[in-house]
Amino acid sequence: AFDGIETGTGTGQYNGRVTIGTTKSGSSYQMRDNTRGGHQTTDLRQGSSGSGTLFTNSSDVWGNGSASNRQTAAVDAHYGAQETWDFYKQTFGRNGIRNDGVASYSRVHYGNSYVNAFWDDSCFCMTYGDGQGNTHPLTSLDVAGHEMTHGVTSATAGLEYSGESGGLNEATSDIFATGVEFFAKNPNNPGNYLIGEKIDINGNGTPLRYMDQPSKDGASLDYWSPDAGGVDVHYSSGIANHYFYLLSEGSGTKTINGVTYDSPTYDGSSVPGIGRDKALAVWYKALTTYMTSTTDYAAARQATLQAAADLYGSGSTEYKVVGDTWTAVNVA
Ligand code: ASN
Ligand code: ZN
Repeated sequence: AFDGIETGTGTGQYNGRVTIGTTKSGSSYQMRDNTRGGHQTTDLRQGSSGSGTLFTNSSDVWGNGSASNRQTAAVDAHYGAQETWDFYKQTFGRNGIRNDGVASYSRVHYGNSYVNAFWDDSCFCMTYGDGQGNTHPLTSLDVAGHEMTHGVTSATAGLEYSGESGGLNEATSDIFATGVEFFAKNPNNPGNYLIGEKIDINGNGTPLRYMDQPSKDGASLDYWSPDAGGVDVHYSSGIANHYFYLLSEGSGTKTINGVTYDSPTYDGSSVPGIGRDKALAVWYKALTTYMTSTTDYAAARQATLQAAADLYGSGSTEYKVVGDTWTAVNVA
């Protein structure tokens, strides 16, 4: 164990009051989590380069829920990294983004009114802007899980970030972001199949993406077509996001944690779903065992079928439903 390991209390803007892993150094506290690979959260102070300044505090109580307090976004980012770490560890036995026990780090307050967040392999770090008017930092739990998962994809299948493999890369981030959100069981942020519902990215309270019916965002694809490789990867991801929703919950209408979903299929037939835990297990096994940098949608179908065969047997209901669900999004 490390000396100075502490559990602090923080109040984020999206996650409410949470406990976070911190470190005591002399008489002050640092936003550094030595129980999870040494993950640190730093302040870029509106800059756009460098590793930032580690958040420190005279007490182990951080942020106040308001964006005007610089620590608030840091609490949400630090908590997001913590829950993402714990999700991968407890669900798949994965020890960090590269499975080597080493944490990435998180930088908050990037730029001015910057409405995005991004993963960067070269710094092995995540970066979050403060959103429109610096009032809605991009530090929600699903965005954190999404960005860190780009690191996992890069360390495993290495799905190339263009064409159909790019859509699969993006969907992998949305799929495990959703896994993280349900895993965390945070009462201020119940799990759902929406992405970015907390950050008001559209200015009218609507989410960034919908996994039950991706086209609800006005641009994402619900079904595979020969054009899929030619659209932005954040839109071709819709096909696999839709597959994941259908495989988890089945087609039709369903209300979960107060959100009502309506998930159609390509030919109007229904698919039953196998539950989210199994759908996540199939995707993780496929990503880490069978997908490569050039996997396209047809190959993703085969990769998940192989994964389902490994996990449940080729004669299993799960195996059959995986195939039927890809058919339901027009991936043959
Ligand atoms: N936030 C975006 C994403 O992770 C950044 C990007 O376009 N790569 O997809
Ligand atoms: Zn992404």
